Amino acid sequence: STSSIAYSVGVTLDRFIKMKQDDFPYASGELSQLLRDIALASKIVNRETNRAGLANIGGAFGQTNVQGEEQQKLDVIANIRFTRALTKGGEVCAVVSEEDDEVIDLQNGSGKYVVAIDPLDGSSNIDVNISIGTIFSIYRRKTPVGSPITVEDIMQPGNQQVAAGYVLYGSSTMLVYTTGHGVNGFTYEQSLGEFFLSHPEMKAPDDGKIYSINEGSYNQFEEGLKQYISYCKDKNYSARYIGSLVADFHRNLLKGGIYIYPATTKAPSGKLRLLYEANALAYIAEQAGGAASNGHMRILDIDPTSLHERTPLYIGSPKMVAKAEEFLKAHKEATANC
Ligand code: P6P
Repeated sequence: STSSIAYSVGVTLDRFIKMKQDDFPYASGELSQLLRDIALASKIVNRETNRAGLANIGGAFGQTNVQGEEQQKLDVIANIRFTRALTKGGEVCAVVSEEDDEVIDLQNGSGKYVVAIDPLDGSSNIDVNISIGTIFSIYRRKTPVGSPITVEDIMQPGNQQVAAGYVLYGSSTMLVYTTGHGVNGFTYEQSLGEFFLSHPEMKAPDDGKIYSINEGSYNQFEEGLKQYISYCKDKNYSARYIGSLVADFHRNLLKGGIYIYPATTKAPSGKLRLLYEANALAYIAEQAGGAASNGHMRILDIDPTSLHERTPLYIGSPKMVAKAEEFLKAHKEATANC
């Protein structure tokens, strides 16, 4: 069948998308084109990222985004590149971006899809040459094509995603995505300008020995989480925290592990954003056999209430996420009973 051919390592992304589309003859090909548009933009951002140190575009741009964080020039460039690619492609009617306070209406009346994107996450790492990433979610709009975009189109729970992925601009640049039929990873060959299938059917190890959390905030953690961290130390797990979500997530997906950005006393909903960070990685994690929760419920079942809302995130090997939730629950019950 085509799927066995598609999984032969070395097939290009374009060919893989085409073959997978053949598996779904009713697919109109718009989602395939949308994925190609994202891949194209990521090649351009990859080139800008690689030149950041040279072209002196790594420095802060002087504006601040909705997070109140200083926008690095590359943030701005990445946002422009992805938004422009999605506009030109024509399949997308609206974009929710970390870099824009409001929803961007692409004026594509025929666009069937909505994209939520963090164009360049971890951009504060650019100047110190640490890997950074793009994170995206793709939804089908809920209201009729051509009608005005509504909240119903934008504020969809993660379980409505039709596709999700990330680009990791690291020692090599990778595009990893799912359309609901497993997770596949592609590595970029700069000299050919092509992504090649390098990690077919990625699977999250059931358990792991790596925990990723910023223990600098330890004193602000809830008791159950502190107990889980002690558990990890008792088990001699390795602490690995790059401070770049996509890089930490990708390593844990390959090797087994858990990434935690928890609620803290200063940030009761954590730091990461539901619509364009947690949902996409949660969909990928689950499609690879992993798990993603906010500490007590599935990320993908959270009904969004605001565009840039934050959520605590526990994500990675299912046994590790379940164990962390167990400690959180046990402590809550203990305190409730006393
Ligand atoms: P902290 C980067 O700013 C980011 O959004 C993620 O990429 C990263 O995992 C996290 O924040 C790091 O946050 O508070 O540990 O510095």
